[in-house]
Amino acid sequence: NGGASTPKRGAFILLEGVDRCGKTTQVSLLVKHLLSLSIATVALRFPDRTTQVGGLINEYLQSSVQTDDRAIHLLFSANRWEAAPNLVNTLTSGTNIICDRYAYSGVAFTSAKRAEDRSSMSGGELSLDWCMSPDVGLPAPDAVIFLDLDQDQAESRGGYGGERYEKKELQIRVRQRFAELQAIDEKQGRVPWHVVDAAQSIEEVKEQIAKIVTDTIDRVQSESAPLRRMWG
Ligand code: DGP
Ligand code: NA
Ligand code: NA
Repeated sequence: NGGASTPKRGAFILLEGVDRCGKTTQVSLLVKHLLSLSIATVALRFPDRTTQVGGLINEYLQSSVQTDDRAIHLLFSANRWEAAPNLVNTLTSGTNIICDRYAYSGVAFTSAKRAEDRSSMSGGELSLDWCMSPDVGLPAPDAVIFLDLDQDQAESRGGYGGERYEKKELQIRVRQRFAELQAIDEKQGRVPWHVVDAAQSIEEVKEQIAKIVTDTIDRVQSESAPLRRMWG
């Protein structure tokens, strides 16, 4: 054909983990690294606190006001859905995305809440199925990089901050929920997970992640892999 060739799509790479695992640092190191290799890349993070929905989420995280957990869960999901068209356009234009948290955090945090730290109409925990359903159909990542850190190590990094979820008992359950979500993806055989030991030095973690990321970008481009949908 006479027109310009369509660029290969970018890869969608997700970093997940408990609070204080070092994700945010690694996302920014990684984006710098890829840009230094002239690989078009942008960082995304969820929750995106800069939108109107994100402003509500920010207020919620910084307060101790009781709000129904289902309503909050749907706000976090809405914050991802409102970003989805732009996310797809970015990938389609050939730019890679390195994303700090996504639907897995959504499910892991809400499903880890217990009656004692919840305010809602029912006493029990919210099931994984219930928690997953609002995010079904979102663009799926091409790889999940899970920065694994146990809670003693997380605490030894100077303790948690003051936000609502930064409590040891909850974080222990969040880590367990992430493992369940990993098992679900591995059973489906669609979204590959790479678990990285986040207790290593920043430099060691960075090197391991950089390798996973360049391999993923190569795979997506050489296979012309279609963009998938979450949990489909
Ligand atoms: P961060 O800005 O990455 O520190 O995330 C803020 C906090 O919100 C952190 O404790 C993780 C939690 N979180 C992130 N995404 C979701 C979500 O979709 N649902 C819920 N319930 N919590 C989330
Ligand atoms: Na946090
Ligand atoms: Na973070």
